[in-house]
Formats: sequence, C-alpha cells, structure tokens
Amino acid sequence: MNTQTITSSQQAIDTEHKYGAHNYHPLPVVLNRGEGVYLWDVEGKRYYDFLSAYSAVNQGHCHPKIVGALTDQAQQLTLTSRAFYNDKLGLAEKYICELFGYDKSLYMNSGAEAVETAIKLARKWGYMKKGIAPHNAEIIVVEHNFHGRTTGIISFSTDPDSTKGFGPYMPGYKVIPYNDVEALERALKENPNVCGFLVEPIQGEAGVVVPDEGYLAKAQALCKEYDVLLMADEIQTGIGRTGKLLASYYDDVKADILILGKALSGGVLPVSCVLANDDIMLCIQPGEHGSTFGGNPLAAMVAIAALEVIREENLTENANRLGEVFRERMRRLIEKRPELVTLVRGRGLLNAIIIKPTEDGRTAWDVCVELKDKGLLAKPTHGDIIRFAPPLVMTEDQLHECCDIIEEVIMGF
Ligand code: IF1
Repeated sequence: MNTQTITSSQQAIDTEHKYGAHNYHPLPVVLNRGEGVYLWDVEGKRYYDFLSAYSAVNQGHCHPKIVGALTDQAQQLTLTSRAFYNDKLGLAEKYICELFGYDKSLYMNSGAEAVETAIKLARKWGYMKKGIAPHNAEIIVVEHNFHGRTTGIISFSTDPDSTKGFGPYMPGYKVIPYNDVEALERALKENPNVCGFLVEPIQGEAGVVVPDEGYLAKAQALCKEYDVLLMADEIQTGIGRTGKLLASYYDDVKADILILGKALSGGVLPVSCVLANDDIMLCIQPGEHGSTFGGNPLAAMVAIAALEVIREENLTENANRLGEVFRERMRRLIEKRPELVTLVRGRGLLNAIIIKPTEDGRTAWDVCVELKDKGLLAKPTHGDIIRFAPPLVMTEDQLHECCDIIEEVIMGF
C-alpha cells in the first residue's frame, strides 16, 4: 500500500481503524475538502456541513481571510514560546479585550486547557482575594456539563462515558442541577469557600439545553452576593453561534471569567482564550501558568482574522435570523411527524431535534446516515438527539435546501 495517499473512503476507514486509537465512532464518511458550508468526501460527493466541527467552523471551511492570515504569518514566524515577546500576541490580546470588554486576556490552545486555566485562576483569586484557607477552594458546576477531557475536568463530569475507569478524581467540586437557581443559592450558602461557578450558557454536549430566561442573570446576582466568580464556558456557544456574539448576552450577563475556544480560530488551529479583569487575572504571576504554544504569533493572527470575519460578514445577525427560519421549519415538520420528531430547541444556529426510536429500533443514528446519503452531515448524540449547527456563512436559500433534505428524510423514515 502506498502510505502517502488514500484513494477510497473504505481505505481511510480501515487505516484509521488499524492504526488509530478507538476513541471515536464516526459516521462512515471520509472528508478531504471543505469550502464555506460545504464538505467533500474522497469520492467527490458534496455535503452540507451541519456540525461545523462542533461549532469551531462558524466562519465556514477554509475561510480565505483566515487561511490568508495563517499562510502570511506562517512564512514570517510561527512560534517563539513565551520566554520571549513576539510582535503579534499583544495585538490579539488587545483585539479580544476590546471586543469583549475585559482588562486582560490569556491565550491557550485547546478548550480544555482554557477551562483548566479558568479553574486555576478562580482558585488563585479565591485564596488571594477572598481569603479562602489553602486547599479549600470549591467550584460549583452543573449536571450534564461538558468542559473537556483532562483528568481535572472529568473529575466533575456526570457522564459515565467521560469518567468511568479514569479515576481517581480531583476533589474541590460541587455538582448541582442545571437551570436551578435555588440549588445554586443553597450551594453558595452551604460553603463559604466557593470561589467560582462554572457554567455553559447553553449546554452543548447535553443536547443543546437552553436554560430558562433569566437563569444566568440570577446566577450572576447570586455570585455577586456571595463573592463568587461567574465563569462562562462559551467555547461552543460563543462567537456568534447562538445569534449573539456571546450566549451570555441573552441575559445581559458579563461573566467574571469568559472562556473561548473553537471558532476563535475559525477551525484553522487550536486557539483558546480566557478573559478577566485585572483584579482576577493578575492573581496569576510570572511562572505560575503557561503553555509552549499558547499565544503563539500564528494563533494570534488567525484569532484576529477569525473574529474580524464574524463582524465583517455579520455572521452573528445571520445566525440569529437563520435560526428562526430553521426552528420554524422544524416546528412545521414536527406537526407532520409528531410520533417521530418530538422537539426542536436552540438559539441562533445551535439547534437540536429529538428523535423517538422507531418500533423496529431505528434511531437518530440511522436518521443521520440517511441525511449523509442525501448530502447533509449531522451527528447524533445521546441516542435520540441530533445537533444541527451549520457554519454561520450559510444563506437562507441554502438553509431551505437543507431543511428540504431533513424533511425528505424524516417524512420517509
Ligand atoms: C470531542 C462534545 C461538543 C465544549 C465546551 C469545553 C470543550 C468543549 C462547552 C473542550 C468541547 C467538543 C469536544 C469534542 C466534541 C465536542 C462536543 F460533544 F463533546 F461535547 F461540541 F458538544 N467546553 N466540545 O463543548 O474543548 O478541549 O475539545 O478544544 O470530540 O471531544 P476542546
């Protein structure tokens, strides 16, 4: 076998199966090209992308401006480490601080790293500013959270797939139900050593769970009252996806610690970032946190370009408008097949529908396989949920075409 080329989907799947760890169960499609809202498989078949790499590709695949920033900078300087300064990081720090209204930013790479950074920051603040006794800081999190895969983060996951067999788990976390302000108040009252409340404004992995209006605003008020940092994980919900620049803005909330990732690079590189004001961010001193690649000049220029594209192309507004269209189309579909599709929910272009398993045992997975055959890629989750999250550069005509495909599959299922 020629090790340099893959010529068929089956060959790619077999090679991954033989040489790659078996930590995923992908849909059987092998992609080798992307442009805007489209992906192509190795046989040349075109698909609409309705996953956007879990919302990392909000700006569309291979956006020319972002790829341009990448290739320009790649020929100039890619990495210095933070042992020295580079002439691009400051630009990206200034850009993101001004855009989101924070004093300081701290760039990392993956989302999980940014969450770990936020946790360390909240704990440090708890000891330095709130006066919590050493090793006693607690962070409140919610059920069905998804914040990443590190041993620290899975310590407070409630999903057995994420945790089973990976213990021992790290202490210092309290899990409460999502969308439950009373539970939050009880947890805050119960323990004076709480330094942070970590929450997704809309739960992604849980199946696009949108909390009640005012939940985050009430949580913020409680955090203020109990001198606790509100930490918003907007890695999936941020950067235009939900029809606002941040999902927190639906509740007029500005988190004390904001965590971004995914679309911060438009899917071109792993780039994440933590934002906070000086009284929090300056609790971490030189030598106390870092990363070889975090804040590299390549990532800096990519991040600036990725954020500019969101603004220049009005992608947030487009997500908001198309989200309404999409959910309306899905509601009409539910009226036609209520025994199969039971619910549509979401905000902007982060949406999900719930599929009831059929009597002969076919599930959301089989719906996704049929969607794939008809040229639309989406991923089932938790057995009965399908997440629909196309790139935000989609047009209304394209969205209707996609809804037609979904409707055709659902009606024939
Ligand atoms: C995978 C899920 C989505 C995230 C939030 C932190 C992270 C994520 C809110 C960590 C990552 C990804 C991970 C990816 C699948 C995807 C996912 F199904 F697993 F939950 F989007 F819904 N906070 N979510 O959603 O960021 O370290 O991965 O950069 O395959 O594990 P990361």
